[in-house]
Amino acid sequence: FLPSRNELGVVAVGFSGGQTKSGVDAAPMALIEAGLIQQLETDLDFKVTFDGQVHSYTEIMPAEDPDYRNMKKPKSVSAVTRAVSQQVYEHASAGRFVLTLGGDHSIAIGTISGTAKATRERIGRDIAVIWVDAHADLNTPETSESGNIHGMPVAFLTGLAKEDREDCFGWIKDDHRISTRKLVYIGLRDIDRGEKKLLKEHGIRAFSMHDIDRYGIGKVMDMALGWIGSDTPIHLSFDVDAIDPMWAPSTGTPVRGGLTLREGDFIAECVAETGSLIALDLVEVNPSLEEAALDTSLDGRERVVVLGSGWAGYTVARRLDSKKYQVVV
Ligand code: B3U
Ligand code: MN
Ligand code: MN
Repeated sequence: FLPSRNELGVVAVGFSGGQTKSGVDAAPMALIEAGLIQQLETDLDFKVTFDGQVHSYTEIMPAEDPDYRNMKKPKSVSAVTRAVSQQVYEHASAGRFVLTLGGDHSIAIGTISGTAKATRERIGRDIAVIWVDAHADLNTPETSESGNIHGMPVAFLTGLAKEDREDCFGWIKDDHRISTRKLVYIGLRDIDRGEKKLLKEHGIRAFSMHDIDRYGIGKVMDMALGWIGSDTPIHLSFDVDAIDPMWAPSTGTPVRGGLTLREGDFIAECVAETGSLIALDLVEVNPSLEEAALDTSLDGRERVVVLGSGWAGYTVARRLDSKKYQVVV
């Protein structure tokens, strides 16, 4: 079922409308300027299909976008994720791995619906999702306290949240959706009350930081991958805020007590080792929040600000000085 070994589709999504801080839309350009595409081609030997653009989807943005069912910017996020879904679907249908550079985590409504649909059509299989995050992003519009849609993507993807209005996620159909049984969380430490209830009620497999402390990351990865089972296509959705702000400060909602950089590496390595990875999202990197973070701690030390996973290994971009990023594969 795997995509052809070295074919990679890249989608760059410069979108921040799923939350309220600007700057997360600048992450794809920061990564690309740091040489990510070349490194994927030369160091990891991928044949990269990339349209060369960071999409901002201005042409499909609605003129007016009032709150609806407590959601902020519902029509914008719906339109963008629908477009992303189609872009990812096309890459996946052509048998490519798909790397999506975000953007806030609302864009996963697009990426995962795209791979879920393409994988069903291509090989008749359901995908599994590994969601690495400090947050569960499982709020329904009704349980959300913030109204920010980047806290809701998993609810829409699993069908726990549904909406008939076509322009407010009504375009999401069954073939776009994933089962709560095929979803595994890693790194959770900031969960809302409503989310906790949903996790429990639906028996969703979740490994919090507490579990990582108790069992160690090695055992947690064995359990996570064991739950998914071998030979299941895996979509890895990696929110950079899963990593402790000590290493990844450039993100909109940092939460202390996160993964070490090495634990982040290890998760990506274990998923890569399964040979079942079909897609990766790298989201919530906000380069503009870097300066503020730098002022407060770890002066003079090399700071990791952007991070993502390759398939033959692991890609980390390190901030060496105020302008330069170095991508290490
Ligand atoms: N659960 C909160 C906070 C949050 C979710 N995702 C992020 N922050 N990055 C919410 O707004 O739903
Ligand atoms: Mn997230
Ligand atoms: Mn998060």
